[in-house]
Amino acid sequence: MHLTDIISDKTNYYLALEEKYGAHNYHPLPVVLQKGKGVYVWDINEKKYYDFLSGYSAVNQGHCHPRIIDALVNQAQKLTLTSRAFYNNLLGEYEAYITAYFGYNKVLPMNTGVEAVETALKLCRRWGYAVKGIQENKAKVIVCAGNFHGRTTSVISFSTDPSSTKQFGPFTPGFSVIPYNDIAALEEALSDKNIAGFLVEPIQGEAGVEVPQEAYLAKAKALCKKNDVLFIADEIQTGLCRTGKILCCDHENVRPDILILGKALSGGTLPVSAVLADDEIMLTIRPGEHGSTYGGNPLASAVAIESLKVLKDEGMAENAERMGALLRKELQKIDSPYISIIRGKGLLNAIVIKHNDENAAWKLCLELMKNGLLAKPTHGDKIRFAPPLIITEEQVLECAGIIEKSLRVLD
Ligand code: IF1
Repeated sequence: MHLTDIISDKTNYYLALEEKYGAHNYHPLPVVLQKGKGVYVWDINEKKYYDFLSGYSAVNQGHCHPRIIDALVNQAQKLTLTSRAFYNNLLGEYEAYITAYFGYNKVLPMNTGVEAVETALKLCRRWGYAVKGIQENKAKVIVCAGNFHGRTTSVISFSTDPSSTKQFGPFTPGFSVIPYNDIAALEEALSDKNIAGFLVEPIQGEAGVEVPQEAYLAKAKALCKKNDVLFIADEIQTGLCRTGKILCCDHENVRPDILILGKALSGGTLPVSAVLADDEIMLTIRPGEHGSTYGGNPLASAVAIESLKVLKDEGMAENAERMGALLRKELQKIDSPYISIIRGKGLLNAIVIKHNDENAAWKLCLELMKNGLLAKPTHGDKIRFAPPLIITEEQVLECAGIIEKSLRVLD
């Protein structure tokens, strides 16, 4: 199959613009989208697709959810940004709402996910010095191999992925890397008295939806508590109903000491992230010691409240649980020689492609695109299947049919 038979001239026009005028920091699928609604997106030729990436789990509520868009538009016509130099009539309401929603004393509002991760690390270090009594500049945070927490220089400093780190040094010190899903390694690392925190994804998304063993999070939290170390959960991708519970940690009834949220906190409208913690941790940062121009702006506050309400009102966690189980069952039924592993929780799933052609996953994604479903490979041979959480049983069955039909391109 030649790309030309699936790329129209109009599409080429947009691809050429980005090629010429945009940084080449991504390699997108050759599709140009112009509209989104619910589980669907449309390209510039009005071809309709199922979105099986959901903006990397930022569009859990579905594209352009009417209640979230209304909240956005209404607030946008009143007041969008005050800066934190002044109060406004939205931030306090949002702070009260989100802290009650997740059961924490306080929230520190930021914008992108990685800013929230950076904020959590600063909070953890500050708590390590001010409360745990670690010697100044000696605090360390344990992280896991295969992690993805964002792309700022400090955060890639503890990445184990060369495509995140190569020629971006020198790196920020103060991190120790252990294998993911390895309790013994964590116990060993925690013997270092300078450890202030353990930062972990409840499921490693970018690594290809690595789901840890049963009770991994509960055992890790218990070990952190025993060693006076903060358990920091990065739920930016796994949170907000994606894995079938409000938080992925809820599957094990684990309460992080620091909870990091992002992506679907705004239902895919604008960058909104948040760090939640109790007073002992949160109040170690004093006025003027951290912040951001847009953090906690009234527009983000209005959108975040509605995005959180919609998740509960429309039972999205329960639907993600049911539709995820159905999707994995339907993928198992296909019984394709090209699918070596099917894994996931709720509607955060991935398949691992087994084929002697190293571009097989990419070719499959091009065929899926031709057949009306958008997904993209991660780390070569894995394809993430993560549709919006409002997907119906009928739509899951139709998508399983599209996947089965598209796999034949690998024959
Ligand atoms: C890209 C995927 C990657 C995240 C977790 C923090 C962040 C992310 C668990 C940072 C962001 C995005 C970034 C985007 C692709 C996507 C991603 F896993 F979701 F697929 F890269 F790993 N913690 N994940 O997943 O949040 O600053 O981006 O708002 O950078 O290519 P951000």
